[in-house]
Amino acid sequence: MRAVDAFRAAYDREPERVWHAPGRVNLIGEHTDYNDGFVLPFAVPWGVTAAVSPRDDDTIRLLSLQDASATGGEGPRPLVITDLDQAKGWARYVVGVFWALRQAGHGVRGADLVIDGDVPQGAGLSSSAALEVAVAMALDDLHGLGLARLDLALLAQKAENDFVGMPCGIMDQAASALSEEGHVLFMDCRSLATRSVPLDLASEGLQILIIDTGAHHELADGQYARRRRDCESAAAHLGVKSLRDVTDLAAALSLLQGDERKRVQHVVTENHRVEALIGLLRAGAVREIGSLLNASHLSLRDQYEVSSPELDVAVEAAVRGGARGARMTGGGFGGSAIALVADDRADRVRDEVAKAYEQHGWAAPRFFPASLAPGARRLQ
Ligand code: GAF
Repeated sequence: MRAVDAFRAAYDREPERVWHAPGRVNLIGEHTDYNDGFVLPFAVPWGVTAAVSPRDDDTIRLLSLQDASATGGEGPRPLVITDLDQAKGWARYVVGVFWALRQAGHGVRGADLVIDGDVPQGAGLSSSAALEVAVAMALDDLHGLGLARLDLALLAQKAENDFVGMPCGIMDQAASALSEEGHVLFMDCRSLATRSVPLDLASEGLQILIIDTGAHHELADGQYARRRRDCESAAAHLGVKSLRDVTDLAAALSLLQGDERKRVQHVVTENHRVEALIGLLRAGAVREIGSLLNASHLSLRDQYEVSSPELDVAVEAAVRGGARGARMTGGGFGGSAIALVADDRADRVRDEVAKAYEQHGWAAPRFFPASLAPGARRLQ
């Protein structure tokens, strides 16, 4: 295994634990997690591997096989971090997990780590949550902390919120930590209750195609935080704890205007779409979920305003090519779209999307067939 070989080379000893945590695709339920709503993600077959051994001081040595600046002529050079606040860039996601564990009172000292990842970069498939969860699971295991997976996901979210400074919800970390192979993960983000729902696409002759637009995906640029603030101020205007508590949409909309009105329209209807989609899956009607995916995309485009021209073109072309439904997935502003496609239409859908990108003069999108992978697991 690459991470293990690199660990031996960098630190001249064996890693005591090796954990893998996956990225995710969200089938539906977008921008609902931080509104106490419903989400329905699943883990993808790409993720982050963390090889870790403890140290008996507080130093963290950290090497990423994806960090080009770390590999020179003299072999890999790990970062040496003695002060958590000094960590920069991607290293903050790792160091933030140490910080969150220590904040929670766990006596986690330093460690040597090698990180290896294969989540397509910039595709919006949540490589950062995979990184946090891989490290959190490895440290929990290494130190025998015995924390539940949900608690580790919450710690990883805390690391991202309070150490990295990205005010994400719980969906991505939960999907990475809790998903089961062949299942989507239904989560009520208020109670934090989860349920794994089986989804067998192959037996229906269907697949989910991930379309990586290649467009920039930067959630920390303030747009994400702005959407959160819109939702919080709308909830305050409506006198509810969160938008989850809006039961009469028409009445709520009559009290709001502008951005707040649009955000509420999206969040409330998106929660209903998640419930409707779960209902269809339970009824064995997976072929019928496409229209919910389409409606979700339109709502994210027009009401939540987090889509992008590249995402819209991918979704429209996929549907034109015969997809049963398509939508942007994840935070938006670039990243990936997903399309639900009959196996015998997959080539046509790809061709149609590729052609549309060419006509716009954009770089060719990348396509990945999604499978419903397991959540975080120990490799060694
Ligand atoms: C990002 C966030 F990290 C998630 O918590 C979620 O809000 C998502 O955007 C939108 O549904 O991935």
